[in-house]
Amino acid sequence: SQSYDPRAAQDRWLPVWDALELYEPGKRPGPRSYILDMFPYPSGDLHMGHAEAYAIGDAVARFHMQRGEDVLHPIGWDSFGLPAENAAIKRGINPREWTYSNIETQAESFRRYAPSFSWSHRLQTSDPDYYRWQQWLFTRFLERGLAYRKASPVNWCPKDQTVLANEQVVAGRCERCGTQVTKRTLTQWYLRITDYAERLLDDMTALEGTWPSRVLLMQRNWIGRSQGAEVDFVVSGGPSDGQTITVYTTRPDTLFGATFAVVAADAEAALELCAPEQREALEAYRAEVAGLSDLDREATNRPKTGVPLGITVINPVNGEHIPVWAADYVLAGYGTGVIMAVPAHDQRDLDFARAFGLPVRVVLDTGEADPHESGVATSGDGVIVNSGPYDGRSKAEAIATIIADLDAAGTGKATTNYRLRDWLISRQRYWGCPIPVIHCPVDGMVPVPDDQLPVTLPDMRGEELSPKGESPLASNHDWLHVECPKCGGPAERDSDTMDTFVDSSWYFIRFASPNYTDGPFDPDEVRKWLPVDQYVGGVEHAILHLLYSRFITKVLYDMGMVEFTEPFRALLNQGSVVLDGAAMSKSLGNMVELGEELASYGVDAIRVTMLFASPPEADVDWADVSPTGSVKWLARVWRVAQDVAAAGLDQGEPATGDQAVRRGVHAIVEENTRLMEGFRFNVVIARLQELTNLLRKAIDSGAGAGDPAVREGAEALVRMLSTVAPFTAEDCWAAMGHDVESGDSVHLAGWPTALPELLVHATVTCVVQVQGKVRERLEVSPDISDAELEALAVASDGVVKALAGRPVAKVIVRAPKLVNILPG
Ligand code: ANZ
Repeated sequence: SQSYDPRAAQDRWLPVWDALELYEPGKRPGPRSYILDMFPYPSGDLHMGHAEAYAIGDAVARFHMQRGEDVLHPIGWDSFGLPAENAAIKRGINPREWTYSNIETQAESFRRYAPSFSWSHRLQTSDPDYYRWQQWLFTRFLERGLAYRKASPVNWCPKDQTVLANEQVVAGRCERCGTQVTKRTLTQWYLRITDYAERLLDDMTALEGTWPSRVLLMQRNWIGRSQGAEVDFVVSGGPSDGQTITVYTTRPDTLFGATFAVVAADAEAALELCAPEQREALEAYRAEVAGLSDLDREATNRPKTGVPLGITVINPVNGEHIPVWAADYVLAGYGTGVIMAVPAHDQRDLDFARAFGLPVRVVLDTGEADPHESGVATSGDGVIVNSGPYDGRSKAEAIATIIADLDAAGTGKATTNYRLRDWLISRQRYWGCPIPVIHCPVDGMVPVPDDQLPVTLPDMRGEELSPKGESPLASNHDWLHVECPKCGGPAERDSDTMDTFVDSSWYFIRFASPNYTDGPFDPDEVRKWLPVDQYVGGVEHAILHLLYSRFITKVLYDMGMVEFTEPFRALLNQGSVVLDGAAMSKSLGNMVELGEELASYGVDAIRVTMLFASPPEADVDWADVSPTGSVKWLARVWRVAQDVAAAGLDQGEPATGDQAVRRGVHAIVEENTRLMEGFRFNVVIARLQELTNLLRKAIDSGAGAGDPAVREGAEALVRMLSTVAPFTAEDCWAAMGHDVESGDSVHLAGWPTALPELLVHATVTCVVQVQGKVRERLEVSPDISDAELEALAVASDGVVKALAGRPVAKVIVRAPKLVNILPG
């Protein structure tokens, strides 16, 4: 007899599905849903990580399709970025060549591996059609003051010769190449995401329950709302004598414990405040600090360094003069860049005080050891001491009263601070979206007019692209020199390109109408599809990509261009694929090649293996899985379908078949429906395997392959299987007499429905007696334990009433049906 051939199934069904346009929107009548997988970067062919992610995305999309929904499940490429540029330099080509050839390779692989994409909606962010509208959006941001340029110290990667956003510096190193990041002062473009900090934070409450809680937590921490006070100190001595400086503190309750103040060494304020005799020392120190990243500076275990400025400031609550220092552990870019130091209650301040012999004064008695002796700042709650009128109060009371008193005296006020910084979006590289601005000596910064968009990239290749510290575009004079759109005089284009995170922060909107030419997106299509119902992607995007996308969405909402404020209703993060517990990497030499796995086992078996290995959020260890086991199971399913088909297909209504088989089938359908809704694909597959066994047994030693209940079970199995193993399912479906070519595809057959009358009751009634008299009836699970049942019974209303306060002497439990309670 014939045997199961996964490759033949792949080859056979793809062209049929294409002809039927099975996965295009409009194919199913039900409510619309937008299922989105994070789009890939075209780094080469698909790898094992993609296989995991897109198996999940495909299964999610297919479940919605099987439920009859009208699904948009688009795919495209995040195709600007450094790897293409580096490859182009190495090979003497234009990055476009490398990029688009990889895209074609990936597209071909996607068609086989995850065939439920709506290909008619494909886009690439490096297409002028796409970035034209990004430039258009950028100029709108400029008009609204949401894009601006400023000179500031930025993270600089000496190897890639480009700036990096704070987010792209990981442990002081370039996220991409691992080089130690330095600081440079440069004029750069920013997007004003800080204007949206509060909304980005507050709107997360709507995502509670549909986004992973750890992602919400990471976003909250990144935004970093901190509530505190700004307090004014009057300067005494030095060039700024008599002026005020403002500190930011989250602990106004410790004002009486401030024994010195610290200014960020790199802040302008340090120079302005510094007494002339300290100037030289300060400048030497500033030169040392300049090379450090914020991350280094925030590290708590570094030895404390600093320079006294030779002046004092006056504490507004007690008139005390305290010395002012410049140090690197205070950051110029956070709060006001100046702090009041409270060594008794802040560890960094204590380390500094001990290094330079500055006083330590306890103002909150927490019962912990004296910090002066222990070297450990106290952090607990307690009672205020050494603080004049505030003594004896709790910390919270003191914070509230001191802020009120400062406010009344005009020396301070409550404020909120955010860790979030504006988004630095300019990059000095070629392969990105050009910033559509022209710099004119007469008119200044002039946005490129809409009718001159897109500003396209000139053709440059190889060595021309090698990093020079400024954008390669600046060296292309033909491209650079243009007429000013305002005065017609000679002017220059901005030569920077945008961070590729800009490209990916609105692609999900463009996907609704990727070929629209009258604007960034067609408002009708956007109204139809967005927001995204289910987003699927890696947790590595938990902060940046999601935060930026949420930000852009809110701006578009404020511009009246979209009607929603959050882009992704629900989010599913998948784990990664590892080998023997270690991440796969080329450098470790432990890569498993997806192509080889697919060649050995076929697409369906690899997908099933990925999904069966663990719940989607968990990592998959490829050392622990069995693609062979998956192939065997799929072959068993296929055999069931063959047997059912061979027994003849006109055997009557399932209701006339074996009812025990039917109940088994419907119980699994019911459970799998809930499991699919909760993305428990691994358990879904386990249940499908059970169902396969049940049918096999019925065929071999029970009702037989011709029983209508067996046939119904086989069809239900195949319809559910279609979400995880689409080719095998279609093959089985066709075998069971369906004319796929004419449109009777399993992928249009729908998800099976469990009939309630066939579902065995999952509870039993337990009778609860007190002294032999029935006092309560409880609905409990058939497998409840004696202990659980006893606890439920004793606490039940009927029993509590019957006992009327008497103690229980003895409980006799016969789970799950009977409990008898004897009072003492
Ligand atoms: C006095 C004090 C006493 C503080 C105490 C803390 C504990 P978050 O929660 O992160 O906002 N701070 C303020 N600006 C700073 C800067 N630019 N660089 C480094 N540190 C800065 O932390 C706010 C606290 O961090 C502020 O409250 C300030 O120290 C410090 F027992 O003021 B605190």
